[in-house]
Amino acid sequence: MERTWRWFGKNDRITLAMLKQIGVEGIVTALHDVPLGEVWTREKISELREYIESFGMRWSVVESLPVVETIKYGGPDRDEQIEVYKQSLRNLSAEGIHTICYNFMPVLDWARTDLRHENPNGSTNLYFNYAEFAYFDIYILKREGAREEWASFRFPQGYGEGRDVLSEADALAKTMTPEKDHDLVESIVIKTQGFVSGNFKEGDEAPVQKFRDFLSLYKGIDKAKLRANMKYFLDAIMPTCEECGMNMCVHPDDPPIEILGLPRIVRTEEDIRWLLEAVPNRHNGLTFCAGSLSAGAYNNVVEMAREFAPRTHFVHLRSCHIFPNGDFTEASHLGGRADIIELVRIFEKENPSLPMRVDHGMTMLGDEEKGYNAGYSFLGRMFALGQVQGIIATVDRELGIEYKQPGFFD
Ligand code: DNO
Repeated sequence: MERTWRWFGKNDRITLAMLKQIGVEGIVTALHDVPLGEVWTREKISELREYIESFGMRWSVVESLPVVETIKYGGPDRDEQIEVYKQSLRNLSAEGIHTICYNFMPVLDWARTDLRHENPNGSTNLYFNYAEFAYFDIYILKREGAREEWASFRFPQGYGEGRDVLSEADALAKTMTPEKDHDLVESIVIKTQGFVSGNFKEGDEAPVQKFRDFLSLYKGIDKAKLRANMKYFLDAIMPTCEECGMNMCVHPDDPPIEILGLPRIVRTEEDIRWLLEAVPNRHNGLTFCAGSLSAGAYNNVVEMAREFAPRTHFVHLRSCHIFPNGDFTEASHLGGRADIIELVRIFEKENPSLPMRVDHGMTMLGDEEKGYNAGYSFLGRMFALGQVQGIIATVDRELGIEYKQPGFFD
């Protein structure tokens, strides 16, 4: 697989010169300064592409070219926004970029409740605690119907047996303070969303109200409607993708559960099968995010990789651990539910030049002081990339593929 790295542009504290030293071949990035809903111009794309190339790397994948909410909920201006999207695709293709990662999650791009949860080894990782999320939903967001939904919430596949998330959230309410509330909102709404060009950003004045406004756009949008809107979008852009050789790779929902009363349609094997069959075009493909999928207890990640490898154009390697009570965190890239060793075997056989990036590393050994984006540390991700490079080299030896580590004389 092509070893790539998610880099957040020239303001990223991690520089391209640093990435070159650790064997990165391709960059995954976006035009983070272009406001949502505006065309990405050729000039801007070309300027960033040339900058990346000046370090001897290439711009391999766009993550993300955001799909604005109106396309997801089917607002009156969706056709106009689809035209904007198509123009950005044409411009990217004209600059030699042919792989786009995007998601179709309403409102939130991804969600965690704790961005610094301590591991037994003293490093920290991202963490999702259902009781804290339910507390946010019921007590901070005060969403209509939230209490009833959490009262009937059931964990899948034997996890969380006997757990009553609603009572835990009520108990939490007695211990929370305005400061703790603020931290939770920062984790769920600001720190995870701010840097991914989503709906929220650092410094938003009333993030909770803004959140409610976004949620209200989805009144009456159920799973069937969201699926129909996704198909509408893909059908509309496929001719452009064909014309300019663009591979669209949807990112699975993270976490792969229904939250905040919103439908989520890229969570399970059945969802992905539906999506690939509903628009049966090779350009309609998948970002195989092993981490997001492994947070769903019903997902057998290895079987999914076997089935969907032919339609996978981009891979995210990370792995989750689900605790017996149902909460989850990031595991080691050599452990957890995803079985990264077997995934590398599957994808390396399918296509040895498939772009792959390690996702979400530990925060470790001084990463905490550097102000990196949540989940996107330097040392933690570098550690994971080293492990994954070792796996790729070993699998390549098994498969008779030549492995070359960039940056050395041999
Ligand atoms: C978080 C990421 C997401 C992902 C987008 C793709 O770490 O997995 O921000 O990039 O959902 O559109």
